[in-house]
Amino acid sequence: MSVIDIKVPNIGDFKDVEIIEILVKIGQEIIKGDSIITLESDKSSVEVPSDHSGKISNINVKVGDKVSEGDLILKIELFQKENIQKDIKQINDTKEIQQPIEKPLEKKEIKTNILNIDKTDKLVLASPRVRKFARELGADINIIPGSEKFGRVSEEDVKNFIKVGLNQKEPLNKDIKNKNLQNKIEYSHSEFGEIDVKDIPRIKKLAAPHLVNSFNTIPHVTHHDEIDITEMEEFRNSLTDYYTGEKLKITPLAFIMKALVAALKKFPSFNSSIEDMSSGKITFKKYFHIGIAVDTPNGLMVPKIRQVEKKNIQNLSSELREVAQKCRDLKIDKKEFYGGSMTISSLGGIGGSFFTPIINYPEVAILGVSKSNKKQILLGDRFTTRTILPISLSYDHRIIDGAEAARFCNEIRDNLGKNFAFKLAI
Ligand code: CAO
Repeated sequence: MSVIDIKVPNIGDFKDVEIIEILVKIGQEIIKGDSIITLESDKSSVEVPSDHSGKISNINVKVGDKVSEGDLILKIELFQKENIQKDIKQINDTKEIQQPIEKPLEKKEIKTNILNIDKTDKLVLASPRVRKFARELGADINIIPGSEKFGRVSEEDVKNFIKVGLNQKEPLNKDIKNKNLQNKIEYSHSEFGEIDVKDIPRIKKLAAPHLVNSFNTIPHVTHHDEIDITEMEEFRNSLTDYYTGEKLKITPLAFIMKALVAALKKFPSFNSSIEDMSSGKITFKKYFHIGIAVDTPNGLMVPKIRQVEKKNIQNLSSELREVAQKCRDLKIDKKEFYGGSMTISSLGGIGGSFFTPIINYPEVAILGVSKSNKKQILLGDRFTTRTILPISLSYDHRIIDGAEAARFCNEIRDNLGKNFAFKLAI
């Protein structure tokens, strides 16, 4: 049996280019013309075909290697001359059996199989353009069902796969979280001046896939509103310690938590979660645990303040301070980050007016709070100075409609308004 080398052929401008995919494996039988690796340069990608038929005995390259014309790719045991036609026929027959899909798959079929498909043992047929397209979207071409002849994957198949995957509760494949974060840039920052490269804090690395998943899978809409909190602020600033007479350190956030919980009681869909849209099920929570986004030197953390409905303003305020400190000291238990109703992200102590917070999945809404300011407001026919609080409510449009979101904000406004500020304090 003779073994020969398969080398990188002359492929025009492709010199010192990166191997981005190995399309075959040791022991696999291939025929002349089958693609064996994919190369990608700055401008385009190309599949390199084998110029012989036989069984692969060794692969001498790996993904990431850079190759040029004449470099060894793999070794192949040639078929015996007398058997060559028979062997090629056998391989073709096997491919026909392995790839029976000759007409386009219906969407339904793709959906049920999407997480179980294992095409990794087979040669995946797809053009370099389609492979590149899939890669850019973070989809693994090896698990995308191909609808064309011999299971070849088309651009449409990739799009369907992504669309269906968006409705699944799990990522399209195990690596998608990481792939989504792999944004390649085509130059080095150091080409333009002095730079300093540091490690990304661990908390930010942990939070990143969670944020990407939420942003990519939930159709976010953000509703902005302004709330007149003049009376609430007067009341808050009047609160003093019963024994010492000293002013109590209570921030507007404790009132906002109470106002939010009162609104959640009236609008249960904001206190819900959907895990899998295709199951048609929604979970309504009967508890009121509010997540608070805490800014720490290590990154953002979102601990929960449990049973807000049972606590008064003063207790909530001191619990908030303690929990925020625990986060900053990295002394908080991981369990405290789970099981929330809705999250509040308050930039009120920092500044700005309005922003678009990202929903803390699996919750369905998040309330962004900005810094209150004194404004001249026309009340009746007179301008009056009032304290105005900007809020931004991001919600999952699959579950919550715009009108409901506007009503929910009206409810929060009423709860923080002059009629309710005192009630909430109890
Ligand atoms: N308008 C005006 N002033 C406000 C306010 C508001 N909406 N909210 C708070 N303040 C004031 C407070 O009353 C306090 O004033 P004093 O110093 O005079 O007492 C000051 O701002 C600082 O408040 P604080 O930020 O320390 O406390 P808090 O209860 O408002 O917030 C916490 C606590 C943990 C939420 C906050 O410290 C924090 O980390 N915020 C950042 C959250 C964040 O990063 N969100 C973005 C997430 S999206 O990337």
